[in-house]
Amino acid sequence: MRTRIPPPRPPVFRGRLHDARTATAVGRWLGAAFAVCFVTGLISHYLQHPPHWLADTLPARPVWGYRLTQGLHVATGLAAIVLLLVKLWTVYPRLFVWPPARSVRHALERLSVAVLVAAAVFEVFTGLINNVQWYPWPFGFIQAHFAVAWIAFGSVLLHVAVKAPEIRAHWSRRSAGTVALPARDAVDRRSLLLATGGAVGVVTLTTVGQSFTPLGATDLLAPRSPDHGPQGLPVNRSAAAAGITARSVAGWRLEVEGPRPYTLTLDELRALARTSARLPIACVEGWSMDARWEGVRVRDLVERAGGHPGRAAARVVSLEAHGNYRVMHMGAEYLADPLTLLALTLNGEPLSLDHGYPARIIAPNRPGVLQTKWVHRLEVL
Ligand SMILES: Nc1nc2c(c(=O)[nH]1)N[C@H]1C(S)=C(S)[C@@H](COP(=O)(O)O)O[C@H]1N2
Ligand SMILES: [Mo]
Repeated sequence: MRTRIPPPRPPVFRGRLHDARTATAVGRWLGAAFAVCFVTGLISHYLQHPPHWLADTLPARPVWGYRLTQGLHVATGLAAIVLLLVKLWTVYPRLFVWPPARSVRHALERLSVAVLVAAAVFEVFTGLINNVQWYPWPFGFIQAHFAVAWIAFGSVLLHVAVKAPEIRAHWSRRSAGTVALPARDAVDRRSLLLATGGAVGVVTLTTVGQSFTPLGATDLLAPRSPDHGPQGLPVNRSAAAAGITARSVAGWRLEVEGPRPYTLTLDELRALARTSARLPIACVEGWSMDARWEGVRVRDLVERAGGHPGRAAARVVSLEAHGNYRVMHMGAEYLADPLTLLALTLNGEPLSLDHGYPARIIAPNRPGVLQTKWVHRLEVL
C-alpha cells in the first residue's frame, strides 16, 4: 500500500497581521522610502555619470546638496530593509496560494509581484553591502543597482495600479474595508506597526550619524565613523591601495594643458593666491564629513591656461596608475565655482598621502568619488 503525500499546505492566517489593512499601512511607508531612494539615487547617478548635454549645467550649489541627498538615500535604504521584511512577512501567506495561477490575469499579477519582490530585495541587499565596500558578484555594482532601480520603480507603479482599489479601501483605519475590526485584533496590529516604527527608529539612529554628524555619538552600526581617520577624516582608498608612495610623489609637478599650457612645482603652486573653505566629502557609500580645506581655485588655474571659466570643462588626471577614479571629468559649473579648489591642506595641515598629497580636488555639491586625489594633470577642454 502506498501512502499519498499531500501537497504542502500553506498556513492559514485569520488574524489581522496578514490582512490588507496591515499590508497597506506598511506598504505606504515602504513606498515612501522607495520613492526617496529612487529620486536621490537618480540624483547621485546623474551627478556621477551625466549625459554629455547635462555635464556642463550640473549645479555646484548648494554646497551640502549631495551630502543631504546621499545621506537620505542611504538612510531610507536602510529603513527600507526593515519595512520590506515586515511587508513580506505580512503578505507571505498570499505568496504561497494554491493553485499558483487561477487565470491569466492572476498569473500576470503574481508574476509582477515576483519581479517586484526580487528587484526590491536586490536593491536593498546590494546597497547594504556596498556600504561596506563588499562586491562578491561578477557584475558592476553601479550599473546593476541603477538598472534594477528602474525595474523596481516600474513594478512598484504597476503594483500600486493593480492594487489601487484595495489600497483605497484600506488607506486609513476608518476606511470602508476596515470598519468591522474586532477590538482584540486591532491591538495586535497596533503592536506590529509600533514595533516596525521602533525598529526603523533604531536602525536609523544607529547609522545616520555616518552622514548626519550631530548624531555621531549613536552611530554604532555604520561601517565608518566620519571623524575616524588621518586628519579627522576617513579614507576610502588609501595611498597604499592606489599604489602611491612617497617615491611616486617626489619631484611632483602639476601639468596644466590648454591653449597656454604650463607646469608648476609644488612650491610654485603654494605661492599662488589661496582660498579656504569648509566643504564636505560625501562618499556615495554613505558617510560624509565636513572639513576645512585650503588651496588654489581651479578657475584661476584654468584662466591661467587660457580657458574661460563658465565655458571650459576639464579632465582631471590622478597619479594613480589604475582604478576607476583615476580620471575625472569636471563640468563648466563646477569649474567656474569659486569654492572648487585644488586643495593643498586639510584641517590646517598639508594633505596626508592618504588624503591625496600633494594636491587633490575638493568641490561643493559633488559625490566623494569625484573628489580626485593625487592630482597631477589638469586638461582644460
Ligand atoms: N585618485 C583617486 N581619488 C579618489 C578616490 C580614488 O579611488 N582615487 N576615491 C574617492 C572616494 S570614493 C572618496 S569618498 C574620496 C575620499 O577622500 P578621502 O580619502 O580624502 O576622505 O576620495 C575620492 N578620490
Ligand atoms: Mo567614496
